[in-house]
Amino acid sequence: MLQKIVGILVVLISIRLCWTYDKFATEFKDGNTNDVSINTSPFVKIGNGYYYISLQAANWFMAYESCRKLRSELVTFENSEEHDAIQTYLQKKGSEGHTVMYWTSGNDLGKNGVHNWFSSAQPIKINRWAPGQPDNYQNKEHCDYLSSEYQYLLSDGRCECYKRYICEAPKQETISIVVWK
Ligand SMILES: [Ca+2]
Ligand SMILES: [Ca+2]
Repeated sequence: MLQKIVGILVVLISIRLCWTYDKFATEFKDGNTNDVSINTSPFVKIGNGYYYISLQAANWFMAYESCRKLRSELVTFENSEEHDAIQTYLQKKGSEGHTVMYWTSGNDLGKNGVHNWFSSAQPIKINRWAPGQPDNYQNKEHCDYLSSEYQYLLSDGRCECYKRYICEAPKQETISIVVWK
């Protein structure tokens, strides 16, 4: 009798133990770690990021709205390498013989003289300003752009002016899911 009870207990404990293993496991990694082929249009890969380089012009606010419609933000340069990769891309692309300017998310609309990236609220730390910029010319310049005239370095300009713009896509993340077949 005792043996039977012990036997039943062992079976029950075994079943209980079986229930404890993971039914599935997940793993999160930055980027497209398996280089899975996905359609990134209208964003193009530049350096480690994906960007939309507009051909049409808009004021800074409309430019931001256009990026939001693409579920992205006006570009933010977290480091000088990101700026330099885009600068090189734009220089290779050429400016078709005239000055071309692109809005970024940088501005000092919140506090005059304090330039932050609007997408992250972080200060602009990269040393990539054009000579003498930002100068808030005539006390009317609060939005930051890149200009072919200054090797695509940053300048502050009037937010209501029409310029092209660069949207930055969200970062990619790879999620792996392991399941029992
Ligand atoms: Ca960025
Ligand atoms: Ca300026």
